Amino acid sequence: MFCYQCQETARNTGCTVRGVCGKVENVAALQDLLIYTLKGISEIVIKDHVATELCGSLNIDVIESLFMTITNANFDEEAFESQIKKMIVARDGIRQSRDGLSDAATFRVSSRESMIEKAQSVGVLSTDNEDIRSLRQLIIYGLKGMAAYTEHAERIGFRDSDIFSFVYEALAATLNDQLSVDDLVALTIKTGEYGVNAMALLDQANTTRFGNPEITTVNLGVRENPAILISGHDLVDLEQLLEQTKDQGVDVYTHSEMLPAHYYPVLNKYEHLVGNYGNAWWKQLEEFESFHGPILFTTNCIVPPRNPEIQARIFTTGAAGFPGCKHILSDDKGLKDFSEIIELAKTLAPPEQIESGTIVGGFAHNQVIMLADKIVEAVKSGAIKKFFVMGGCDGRMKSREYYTNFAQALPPDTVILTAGCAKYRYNKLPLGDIGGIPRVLDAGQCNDSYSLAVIALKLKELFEFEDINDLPIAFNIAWYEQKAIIVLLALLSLGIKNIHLGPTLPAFLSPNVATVLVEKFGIAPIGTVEDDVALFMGQ
Ligand code: SF4
Ligand code: SF3
Repeated sequence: MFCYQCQETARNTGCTVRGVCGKVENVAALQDLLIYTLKGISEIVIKDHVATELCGSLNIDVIESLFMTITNANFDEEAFESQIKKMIVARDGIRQSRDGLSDAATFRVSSRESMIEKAQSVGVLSTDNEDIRSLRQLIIYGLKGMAAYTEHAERIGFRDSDIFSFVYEALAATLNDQLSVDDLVALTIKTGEYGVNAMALLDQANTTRFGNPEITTVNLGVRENPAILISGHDLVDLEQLLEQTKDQGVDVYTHSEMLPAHYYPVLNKYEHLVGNYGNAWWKQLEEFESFHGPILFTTNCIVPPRNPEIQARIFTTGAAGFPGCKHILSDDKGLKDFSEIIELAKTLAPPEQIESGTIVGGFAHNQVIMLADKIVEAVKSGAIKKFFVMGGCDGRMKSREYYTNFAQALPPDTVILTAGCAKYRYNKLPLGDIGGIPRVLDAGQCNDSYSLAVIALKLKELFEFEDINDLPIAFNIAWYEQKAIIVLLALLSLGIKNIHLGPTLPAFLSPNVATVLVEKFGIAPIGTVEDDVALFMGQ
């Protein structure tokens, strides 16, 4: 196997024996073949001029396939085998002839063994030129993140067929040997532009369905009732779970990236949505142990459970999957039956308290813009010197302590804008407030990085700056998986420069591609806390 799509890749070069995330060789192979099949489908759509509108459910199936291959979303060989079969049938259904098409659009496989064998020649390393390989993968990883956000919007009934068309265009381009490095750099930025569209679409979907996020205090402690823990990013799953647990004597707690669900008035109104339990995804094994109740994964990030008792309490749905864990499917109306989880919860002990107190969040664009006068005043008076966008992901590497230390080392006249699970590195620190404005403003999930961009654009307008880079805002982003890649590409496409990225630069950036990103966009790796604070404050 060869996989280098996430920040925790082995030796920061690539996982070759087994993923650091727990992904085994066969799953890696099946993921490679699934992506290859999607490239073949895209080639047919582009070459045969198949209108995206005519692709019907294929559009969504392509999006779901991409989503399934995101880091630590799905570890289930069977799920990938059946998805590949489904996509090959779909591919052959839209193909008019085999003339002029590549192997990706025409290959045949029958058994899982033949899929795994075929995958050996179609993975990341099948592109010899390291710069072309690097850019092709950068685009594919961006598309995976975009797919996740597009799928969430789709579940709420929001769709933009231009996004589907772009996904086909970009995937087909990764098969095209005629494209130069410059062509692929341009396509990378275009991927970021569509990333902005996908996040805007999801923002519109979420706020239309669940209301605009509001400043909300979230409990960290527990109650006496048995309970279900819900993780991942899918708010529709949470809403259905809350409806089905109503008056059942079962509480619901959020974990990791589900925390921002509390900020939406339509979700927060459920009295049995009690609080947030624990921290970012990578702490789940110990936190699931003390939680005692069932856990529902709606998306990534799953850490393979080692304890069979915990594994028996884990359920997956949507793009998530783990062998041996029950997977909940939706019916043709998009409804999911969570009764098995609820009944299991009733037989189990209530959660053990591991923390107490509260945290405050809900600073998405609408809420922050409502505070705009106060913020502008604080900047003008000098009470706020600088904003730091510190969104992105958390992860288990010790080097991520940098983000806690960085947040602590920032001068007291600075404000952190965050989104994504990166926040867990500093959202429980006593950083105080500036005239009533908390020093950590949490906009929401990683997709709500869109909110941070909207806020930056609003500030640019209010302060009448020509260039977004003239604002007193610095970007120090942490990344782990591919949603952070689309967030990064989205920020680049908006013209944001000098983003610091850590804790390491992606292994999939070849030296030449990294140089292009440094020269064109001023991207830089993190340094020491002291140097970076001095650098950013002096900027
Ligand atoms: Fe390795 Fe990350 Fe790929 Fe998992 S997703 S196999 S940890 S590079
Ligand atoms: Fe987190 Fe997995 Fe990236 Fe959504 S849940 S930000 S890592």
